[in-house]
Amino acid sequence: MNLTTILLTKESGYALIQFNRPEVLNAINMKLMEELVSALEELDKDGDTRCIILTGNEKAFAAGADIKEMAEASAMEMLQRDQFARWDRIRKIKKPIIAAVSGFALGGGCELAMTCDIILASESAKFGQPEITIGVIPGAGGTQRLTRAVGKYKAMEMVLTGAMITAEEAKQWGLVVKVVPNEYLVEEAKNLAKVIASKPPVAVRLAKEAVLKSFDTTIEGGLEFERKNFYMLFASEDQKEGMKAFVEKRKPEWKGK
Ligand code: DAK
Repeated sequence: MNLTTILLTKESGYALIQFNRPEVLNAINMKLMEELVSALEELDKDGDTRCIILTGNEKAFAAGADIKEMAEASAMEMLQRDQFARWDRIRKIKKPIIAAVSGFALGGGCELAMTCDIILASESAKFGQPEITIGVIPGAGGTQRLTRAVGKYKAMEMVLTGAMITAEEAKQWGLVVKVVPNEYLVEEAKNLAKVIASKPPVAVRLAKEAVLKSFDTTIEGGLEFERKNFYMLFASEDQKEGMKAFVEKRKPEWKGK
């Protein structure tokens, strides 16, 4: 695939996707979304990749969906473009995705970060859902994921005012797991990706699934789901290897099955 809006680098165990529309602060147009989703789906199938990092540049992770591309669209055109289908495909990626955020993560950019599984931020990161200031509301999960991450009152303030929060605030509120100096952001994300890539892949997959399940089920249903995944791992060679290696006081060697 000839990529023009993203850059893709594969390293041992993980891959890094960098948004590449710096002239518009990585505004997410349809092309970028298509390239991103296709790359993620390829990486999800790729045996060597166990974790994926999404990042932007120092000025912007992504300043939202491309306003110029949708400004004149009618409701019917928006419906026919069916862009939500692409966002849904990201939700179905089985491998863990880390968002490494510097600069603006606004609107669809903030929503994209929240679609990832872990968010790391640099000191310059700013998160916001400014859609209200241009006459719409978050459309790619912002009202739901932000509320679950930071609670009703902070989410309501952000969504109703369009105000941005800093990296430090995002961390205090539980949206971001760690804030690092700008120049260390990607390195930090790579270190985290390497740790995740060193874990048994099937367990990683089922762990991600189980945590995500908590968003759309009752505690009873979630516990049931977790238990089934737990039992299932006893059918994996990696469970046998992991426990045997512990008993034998050696490092496990994962087979990914
Ligand atoms: N779209 C298009 N271009 C953008 C952009 C955006 N979201 N954000 C910035 N740019 C462009 C600017 O137009 C400018 O281009 P030129 O004028 O130089 O050609 C260039 O990037 C640099 O921006 P600024 O000159 O404005 O830079 P500043 O540092 O002064 O300001 C800023 C930075 C981030 C505060 C400002 O650019 C800004 O307010 N940007 C817009 C932020 C925003 O409102 N974001 C939310 C967009 S709505 C959907 C899924 C999701 C969504 C919608 C549908 N479906 C699945 C259907 C999401 C919607 C949104 O995200």
